[in-house]
Amino acid sequence: MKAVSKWFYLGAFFAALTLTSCDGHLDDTERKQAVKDDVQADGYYDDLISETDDIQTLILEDKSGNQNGSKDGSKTYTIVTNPDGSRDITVTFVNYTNLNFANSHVKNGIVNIHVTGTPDSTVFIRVITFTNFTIDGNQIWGTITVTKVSPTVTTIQIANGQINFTDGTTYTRQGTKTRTQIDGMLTPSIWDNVYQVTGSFTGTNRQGFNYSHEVITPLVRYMSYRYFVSGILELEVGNRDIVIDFGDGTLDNLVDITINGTTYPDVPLTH
Ligand SMILES: [Ca+2]
Repeated sequence: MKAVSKWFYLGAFFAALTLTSCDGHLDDTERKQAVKDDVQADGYYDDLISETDDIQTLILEDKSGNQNGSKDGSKTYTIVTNPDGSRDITVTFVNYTNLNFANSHVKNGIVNIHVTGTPDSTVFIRVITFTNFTIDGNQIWGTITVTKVSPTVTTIQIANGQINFTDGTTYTRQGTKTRTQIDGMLTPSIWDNVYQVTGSFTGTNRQGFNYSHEVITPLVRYMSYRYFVSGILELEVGNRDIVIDFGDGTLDNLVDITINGTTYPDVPLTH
């Protein structure tokens, strides 16, 4: 019995040591950087999902046959309709900047979208993969499954997500978010839409630490704006909880970050 206790305490000791050393040499400046990196990675995936949302109006306009065409200059697409009715859409970006997004990212490469159903049908599923696709030179990997739950609710699942940044760092991501449309329903354009977002992701961040990302209060995103404007996100990096408050709805890139009881107001996000 005594031996068991000894090993138990020894195990507990090393477990505690491991937990403490997880982000032992991270200071709050580095933790704030971890927040910016998480928001940036989230923004990259949301940005490219917006591009594929943009394509859905094309699917509605042309429900049959094959179609080739171009839109907005350097974003071109090909739609192939399969015998089972599903569609394979190949979108090719060449130094493409979306004018609907102020100060938008530059995209290059190919986004493949396998589409089952149409936006107006009960079943509408898009499976998105990438071929040498980059945002601002940073390469995007993963399989994203976007599933319609109801006319206003969509789930977005990221599997094997990874961003290879130009500086050699990587960010990995897996998990699911739920997106609920709260405005812009009356127009076909997606660029006046407003969404509430919940969900959670895990992965390894650019500093090499494991993280978990969990929305505590729904985040609000205007499609035409780069940053969430309200909501609360909790980010756990190593053994430390970081709480990010996106604000009161004002369109800005400022967030309040609370780390271990200390709040840093109006921290500017990068993109
Ligand atoms: Ca709309």
